[in-house]
Amino acid sequence: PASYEHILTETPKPGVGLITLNRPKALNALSSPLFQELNDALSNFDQDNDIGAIILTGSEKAFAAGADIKEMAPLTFSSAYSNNFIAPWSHLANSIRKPVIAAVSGYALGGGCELALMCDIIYCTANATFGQPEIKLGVIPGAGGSQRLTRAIGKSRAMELILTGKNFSGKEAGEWGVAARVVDGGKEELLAETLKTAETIAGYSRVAVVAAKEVVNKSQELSLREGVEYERRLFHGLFGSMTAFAEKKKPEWSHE
Ligand code: CO8
Repeated sequence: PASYEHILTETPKPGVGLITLNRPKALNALSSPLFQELNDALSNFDQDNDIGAIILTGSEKAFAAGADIKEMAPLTFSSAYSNNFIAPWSHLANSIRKPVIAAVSGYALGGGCELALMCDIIYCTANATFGQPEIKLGVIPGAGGSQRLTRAIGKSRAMELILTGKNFSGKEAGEWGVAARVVDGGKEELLAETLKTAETIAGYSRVAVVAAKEVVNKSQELSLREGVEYERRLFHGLFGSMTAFAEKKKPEWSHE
């Protein structure tokens, strides 16, 4: 197993890969070295046939308090543009095919909120703190926040949050549909609930799970007609896997 400096990885249950952001002194501020490790760990779990679902979490106090402001402050337009700054962040959203569930406790601000929004499902604690405070720093969201938050909660609310830099709570995240579930208690209870869902997903056919994620994501990109056609193609592609139900047997997925 790889050894990392800014993240921890483990397999807490069969089929479930857990990645914990671990820069406690900086409230898990997202630096380039951290992202390199995160992308590596995500790829490893994604390619591991024994893993069916991935959880991404932080500490009790912070999922991630944003992009690393100390790394960004000295950047200029030309250095950021030439190095395509934060482009590697898209790896999670663009290339990881297995489901990733964000378990958010504490701060998920700026890039931290955007990172959570890149995940396929968000679970959070009621007093988690989400927000896009970039406007207060004289910049704007740069890792998809203006697009993904707007798709998640609609234009008027997203506009208000991004223009004022006001935070929103985990409770509101649940009410607005940003989070699929708001868990009572702290990080421990949150992780326990997230693990249950991850285990459920990891128990299903890997190919069906990957296809399901792919088609739901297509709904964000395609017209309804194109999306429905895309879904039907993949649906046809999965035929041949339903015999166990018809024969009243427990399915045994081969995960190859
Ligand atoms: N980047 C780097 N370091 C951070 C960050 C961050 N985003 N957030 C917190 N830290 C560090 C603090 O500097 C501090 O370090 P040190 O002890 O060395 O001074 C340590 O983490 C603990 O933080 P605090 O002492 O501030 O902890 P508090 O509990 O008092 O406050 C807060 C917690 C409210 C979360 C506070 O830390 C905060 O406001 N953080 C910044 C939140 C933020 O604005 N996030 C958005 C970042 S911007 C972004 O993601 C997109 C692009 C922005 C471009 C900016 C160009 C300049």
